[in-house]
Amino acid sequence: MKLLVVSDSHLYKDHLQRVVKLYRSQVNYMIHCGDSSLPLDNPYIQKFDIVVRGNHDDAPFPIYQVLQNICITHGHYYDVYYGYDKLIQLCQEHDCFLCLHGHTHVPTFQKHQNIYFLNPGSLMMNRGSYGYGTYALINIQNKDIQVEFRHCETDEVCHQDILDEGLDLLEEFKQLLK
Ligand SMILES: [Mn+2]
Repeated sequence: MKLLVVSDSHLYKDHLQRVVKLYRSQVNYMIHCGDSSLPLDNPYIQKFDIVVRGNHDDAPFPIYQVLQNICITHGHYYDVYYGYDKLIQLCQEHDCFLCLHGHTHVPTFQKHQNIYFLNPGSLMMNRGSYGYGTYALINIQNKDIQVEFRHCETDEVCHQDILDEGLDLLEEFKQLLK
């Protein structure tokens, strides 16, 4: 099963339109993890199979959705800046092995308590020194998960450095929030 996962596009409709055109026929599901800041009837948003609600969304998208044991939510309701404790609970309640979320604008792929957590980054702009946004392509076969992060404008596969920087950044945030 192939999935396109984007998040935090924050009105960047040109990026959204481009990835929709590029991937709609290539993947089984297109997922937006929130903060599109677009209305329900936006033509690009309507191409997505699942869209959840972010803290910058006025439209009444659902707070979370479950698709084939995959939980999708923005993350602000579950305090993702503080860690994954609340999301682990949500995933356990719904028997999910994978959680797709956004909110931090930091692309990450992590495993906690036997649950995988993926943040595709922001389709607008990530936090970090490198100055661009990202999205993720996922291929799932028998609960084996392959993840590729891609540049939001060039579609090139991203280097591991940006993921390492992201983890350091999130750790700094956690210390600041203590
Ligand atoms: Mn957000």
